[in-house]
Amino acid sequence: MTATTDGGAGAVPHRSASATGDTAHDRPGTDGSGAIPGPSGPGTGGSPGRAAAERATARATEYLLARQDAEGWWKGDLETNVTMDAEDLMLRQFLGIRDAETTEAAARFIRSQQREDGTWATFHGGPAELSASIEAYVALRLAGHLPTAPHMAACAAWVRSQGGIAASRVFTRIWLALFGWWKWDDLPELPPEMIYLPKWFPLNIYDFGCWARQTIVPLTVVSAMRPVRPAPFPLDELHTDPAEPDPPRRKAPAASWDGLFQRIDRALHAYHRVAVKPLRRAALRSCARWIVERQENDGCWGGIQPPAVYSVIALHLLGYDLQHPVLRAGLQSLDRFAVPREDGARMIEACQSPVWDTCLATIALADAGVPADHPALIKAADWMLGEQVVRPGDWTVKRPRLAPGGWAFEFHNDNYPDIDDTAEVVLALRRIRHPDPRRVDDAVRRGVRWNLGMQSRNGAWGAFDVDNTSPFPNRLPFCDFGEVIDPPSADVTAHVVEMLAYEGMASDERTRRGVDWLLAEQEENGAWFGRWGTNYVYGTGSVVPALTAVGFPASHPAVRRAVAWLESVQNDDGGWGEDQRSYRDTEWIGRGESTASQTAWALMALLAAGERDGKVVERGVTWLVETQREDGTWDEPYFTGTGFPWDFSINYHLYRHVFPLTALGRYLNGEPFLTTDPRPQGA
Ligand code: R19
Repeated sequence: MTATTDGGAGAVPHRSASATGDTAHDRPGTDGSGAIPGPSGPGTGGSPGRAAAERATARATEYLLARQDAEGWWKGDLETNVTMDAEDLMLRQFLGIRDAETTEAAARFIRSQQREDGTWATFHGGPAELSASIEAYVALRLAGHLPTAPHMAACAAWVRSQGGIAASRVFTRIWLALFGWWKWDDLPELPPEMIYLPKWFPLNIYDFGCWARQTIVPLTVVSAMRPVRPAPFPLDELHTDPAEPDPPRRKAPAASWDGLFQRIDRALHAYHRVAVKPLRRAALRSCARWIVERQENDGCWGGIQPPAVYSVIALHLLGYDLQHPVLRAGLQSLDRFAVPREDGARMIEACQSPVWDTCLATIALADAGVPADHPALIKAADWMLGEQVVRPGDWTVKRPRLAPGGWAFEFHNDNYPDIDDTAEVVLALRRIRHPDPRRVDDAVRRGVRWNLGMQSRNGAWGAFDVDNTSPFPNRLPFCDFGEVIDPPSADVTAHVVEMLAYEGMASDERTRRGVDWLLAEQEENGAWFGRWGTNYVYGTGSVVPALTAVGFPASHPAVRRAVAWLESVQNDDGGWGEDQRSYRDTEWIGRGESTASQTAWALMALLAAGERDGKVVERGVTWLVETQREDGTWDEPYFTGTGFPWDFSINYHLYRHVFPLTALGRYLNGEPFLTTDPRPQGA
């Protein structure tokens, strides 16, 4: 039965119908204008896709319901790249706790990600990446792979052809310096005395985004102590010229910002040699206190792997032995970032996404028509309610009087709730008919108030902080990887605006300021940039539903331009895709192999824009229906999540499922309705 309904052969138009025209007769009434005549109602009126979309939705609903944890949450694997696994092994080597079993499992994963040419990429289908390839190579060497093995020799040759270790990022060279493969003196300097810079002074630690701040504070300790453990093997084959591992670098023009920061870095190197001992000792102690105060209940730091790794090293260098409760808990938390894979391999997650996945799954199930009082949704609500952060965190530096009430992305990250999760959790909670509505109302009120309090001065919202827009952190030679500030973005702002609309605040002055900012951010081509999802398809898929939620009519020029852009980048197969390369190369904007999540984002925008009965939506829905797997989910090898544009891409393993389910559900059932139904009153 499923085998035949599955393909939906007769029920859905042929995928290449538009390209070949050979099934055009299947679609009487479609004139290409986007309007399908016929009876009213979503997806009716001669649309052969409705029955197939219903079946797809039912199967996807079942799949998702079956994957809820008994505690009420959902969590998909958070796949990034092999630097996570390599650094985990190097940490163990550094601490002297690397065991054969962990090494073997990690090496198995790393090797499984190596490509034919011996290199590693940082996202599926991406180009070879130097720093990742170097770190992966070192990890395989730790696991006993010999430089003479063909897969190792190929990697080393490629690394040399790209400038060798000298051309790799600062983080990579820090790891190598820990084993004497690179000189500490040949790294940019960041002194622990930074911790003393007052909050108004440029480059104080609160000028950095929270993920960078948590990473940099322990790294200032490590780079001040300059530890070197014995190298377990030489690494000459990764230098272009082992006799000159650090060839002179190009000097920036003296009058440029880069020139200024290079001079500051030279001054800091000089300072390192003469640093006043008591001041330095006090600074190191202050850093240690800062780090220990920020350890989470489960032993990790900020819920993300990099700060945890460097915090463990820093505290260990400052005299905490491995049996100390702080370090024991820290090391145990690191083990929880490991995901066992089939074939005994072990993959390290950069971070875990249970709160984010749970609110998105809840919204998807509600969109799909699961009743608002379904036990699974009540359970999810109870779990989310228990996750609300009710204590102050680093955000109080900018907002000392604001009451807590946000949600974090991870299981344990009370110090850094984020605005994006808070908006989506509120939207999710409002889709559930909870037996204790007062409790939900209270939680929502505090969440909304917290998000309102976190609005930046330009009217928009960043992910974790207010007005985190200093131009200086990204200029530091130390910060050559990833984003290190947290300025407002269109995707987060859109989610907050959508939430405020559904809370009946569409015409509130603060909502309007967010909307004005969004309108000003729309690109020439009609799209919005995607900061935390890839890329313009994510930005646009976030903003359009927000604009229509605050009451913009589908005919509004901003909405029309967005629709026109989405239509212009639809793939011939009916889906949408946008490659990570779009962050580097404008040629790739809106372009890439179709993926389930990106197709869903485009559909969410088009559906919000009133395009439900148009041909473009129908072809997108058909793509989702036809690519759904037998078991109800979708494959998605491509990375559609963004940690840092270009530098750090994420494949959220639940994105392939929750967003298509939302899109299909909204196609069938219309835009979200709410159990509390506070009608937005126009823009
Ligand atoms: C939307 C919800 N979000 C707003 C939350 C997204 C969380 C993404 C997971 C982040 O995981 C990280 C964070 C930081 C790093 C780093 C890193 C890079 C540069 C510096 Br300086 C410090 C740390 C490396 O890997 C990371 C992973 C979806």
